Amino acid sequence: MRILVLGGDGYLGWPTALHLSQRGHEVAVLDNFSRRLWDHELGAESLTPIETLQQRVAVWRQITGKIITPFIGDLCDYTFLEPVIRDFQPEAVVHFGEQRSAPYSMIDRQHAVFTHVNNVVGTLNLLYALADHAPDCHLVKLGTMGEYGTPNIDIEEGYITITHKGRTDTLPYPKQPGSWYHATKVHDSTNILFACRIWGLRATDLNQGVVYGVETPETTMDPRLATRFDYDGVFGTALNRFLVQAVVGLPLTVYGKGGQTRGFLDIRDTLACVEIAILNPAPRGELRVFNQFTEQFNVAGLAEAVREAAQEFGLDVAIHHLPNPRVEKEEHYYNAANTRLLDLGLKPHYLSETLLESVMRVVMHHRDRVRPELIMPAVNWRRTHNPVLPTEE
Ligand code: NAD
Ligand code: USQ
Repeated sequence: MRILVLGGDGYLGWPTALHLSQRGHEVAVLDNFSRRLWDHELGAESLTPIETLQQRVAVWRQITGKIITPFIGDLCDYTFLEPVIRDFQPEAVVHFGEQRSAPYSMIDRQHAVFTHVNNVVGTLNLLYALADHAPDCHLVKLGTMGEYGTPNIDIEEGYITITHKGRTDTLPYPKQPGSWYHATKVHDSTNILFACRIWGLRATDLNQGVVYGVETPETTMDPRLATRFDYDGVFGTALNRFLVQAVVGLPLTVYGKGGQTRGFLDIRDTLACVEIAILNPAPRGELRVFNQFTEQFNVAGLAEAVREAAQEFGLDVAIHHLPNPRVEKEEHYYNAANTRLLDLGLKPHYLSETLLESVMRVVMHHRDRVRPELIMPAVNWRRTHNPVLPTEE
């Protein structure tokens, strides 16, 4: 198939492009390198050294003979995006190309507005380009489990059947995003659903949990194919951060009580889920939703698992409960459905000590690149001049 990967220079987009190319698909990647710019803004850097996109693509061709075509530009620039869709004629578009950090979106008004414009306008432009130039193309959109929040009832896959005052309907599952970033994913879902309804587009929203890990079969073929690995307080995610903290001898940063439960998955399963979605396209006119995670953990439990795995390396790890910089429930019910990808054949890589240890080995290899000053969280969800806001919901 002809597949366009948006955000193809990022943590997940690059290994996904490699995986699809290796499977024989004709792959192009699109990116505007904004993620690299945000690193400059924050003074941060990927733990793993990453090559330029042009170099990555050249190395891949050198090793495998396979061609990945790069398109460099901004999804928010329609004069750039429209001809890409018109000329490449993708059969599937995988959309990773958004600002994906909750803390980044909470820095201040400017970052909140930027995240909204970047994500919502980029996706809206894409919907128009698909409707006008590739209406049969399957949009595989990366959403987030964080669209649902932490309701006190089971979370379904996208939709819930409700009987209200004697009448029954199946409706989009209620959304309670936990940051301005997560809110952009909710807005995207609304817009994609509307476009499917009025224009007959086909789409799959992959409501993904928190991803961990760094290596995939393709990225390990050459060090120059490595994907990025973030551990800083803005772009680093929970488990990946804990593994870096353990290796460099810093206490693990559990926010608040640590009872926050989320869905998690191995980076290799991200690639598999995207491929499964592509090979089983949604019907025309439908926005299909899959919850893309393989296991649920709470943050304190993950910290404990990292501490145990670190002991195998002779590392003595402390766990600190920091005042929570976010406004979120720290103890709550959480039970989310995730059977639809399994039904289509997903074979998960469950979190085991083997995975923790293999990521720790990668971190140890690059430990001299770790900048400890980037680790503590510096973005607070509360407005400091408003003392009545809760410390915990
Ligand atoms: P990332 O920041 O590493 O990659 C995103 C890429 O998109 C970057 O290379 C960036 O330059 C590009 N991009 C952003 N805005 C763009 C624009 N306007 N035009 C062109 N390119 C643009 O993020 P990631 O971790 O690879 O996440 C990819 C997607 O998966 C995101 O949509 C994110 O919300 C979703 N997701 C990620 C995780 C996770 O744990 N990493 C979990 C759930 C969902
Ligand atoms: N947390 C800690 N300590 C840390 C980092 C995080 O306790 O050092 C806690 C947070 O308070 C939160 C949980 O861990 O309760 C998850 O935080 P995270 O930073 O790992 O993930 P999150 O901000 O939710 O965002 C990440 C990705 C985002 C994706 C989302 C999936 O950056 O793109 O959408 O995971 S989900 O969490 O399912 O919404």
